[in-house]
Amino acid sequence: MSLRRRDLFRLGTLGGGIGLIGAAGWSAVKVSAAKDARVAALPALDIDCTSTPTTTVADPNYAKFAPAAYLAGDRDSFHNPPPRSASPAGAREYDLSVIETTLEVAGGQYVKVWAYGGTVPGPVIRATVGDRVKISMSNRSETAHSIHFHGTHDVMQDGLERVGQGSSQVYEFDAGPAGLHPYHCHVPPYARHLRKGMFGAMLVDPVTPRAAAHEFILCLCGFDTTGDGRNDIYTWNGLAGYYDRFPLKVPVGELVRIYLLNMLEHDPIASFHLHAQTFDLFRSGTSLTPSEHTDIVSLGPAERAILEFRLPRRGRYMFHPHQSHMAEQGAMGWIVAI
Ligand SMILES: [Cu+2]
Repeated sequence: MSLRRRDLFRLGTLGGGIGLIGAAGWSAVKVSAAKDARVAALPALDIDCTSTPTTTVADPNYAKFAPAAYLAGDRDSFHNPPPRSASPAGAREYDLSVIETTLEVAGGQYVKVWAYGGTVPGPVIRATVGDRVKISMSNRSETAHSIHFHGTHDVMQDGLERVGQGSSQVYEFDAGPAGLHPYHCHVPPYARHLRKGMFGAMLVDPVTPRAAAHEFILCLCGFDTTGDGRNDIYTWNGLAGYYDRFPLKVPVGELVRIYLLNMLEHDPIASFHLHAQTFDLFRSGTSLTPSEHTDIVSLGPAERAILEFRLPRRGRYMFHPHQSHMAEQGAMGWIVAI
């Protein structure tokens, strides 16, 4: 059985059943000289990215963590932010109601989560600076929650108040500043609510749009399946190994923009490293002038950045946190330039 993520929300509203999402294999990739040999041996670049890549077949962890099911379709919703759109006459309205459900975050690894809109991370909110944003949250779980937004807003809309089971809350604010801002639950114990998936991203576009680009959002999040206070599964967008199995695909030479967000609980710092190319780094995305040109960015909890780059030739470009255990436990991925 394979369900799309948006189906989970429908299921949740029907009684909080187990949501089986297509999850990804958990690959243990060793960043070593052997990788170069594997890359050299890769097939031609018209590869079908939905097929099993040769890079992980020989991995002993692969069979162990191979997923029971992948999504049959709709995978792009994991990493494609909603497109920029003209400011509406009224408010932009979003529903971030909370349900309790179970997600398969790696092959055979099921995690009970509290999920905004039924997904972990929650839905991406997108607005332009100054747009009125109206967020409705109905709490359909058995625990009190809230939504606290980063960025600017009236302090009376700060999301610190508990919204109890069966209760609802509406948050309203004018989007700003331009950049990438997380939202998350702010009901204590924070670590528990965050590690159970209560976070997402809000993308605020400048009034003068950024240049047209192939845009992706990558949210680093982890899962502590043993309850020992340490993550043992690391994911981009909630699915371990997903971008190893299904690389992001971009055309050679065209502008790529990644909205990058670190929502890990338990780990004091994480990073994103791109192989074989460097990128313009816009920390928090609040300035249109790059703060650095590099191949790695470190991010503390809730820190975020916008990355822009072009891949100059056909090939597989690896990306991963430079914290090796994170890469080896689910957060290694590829961008394929075609
Ligand atoms: Cu909560």
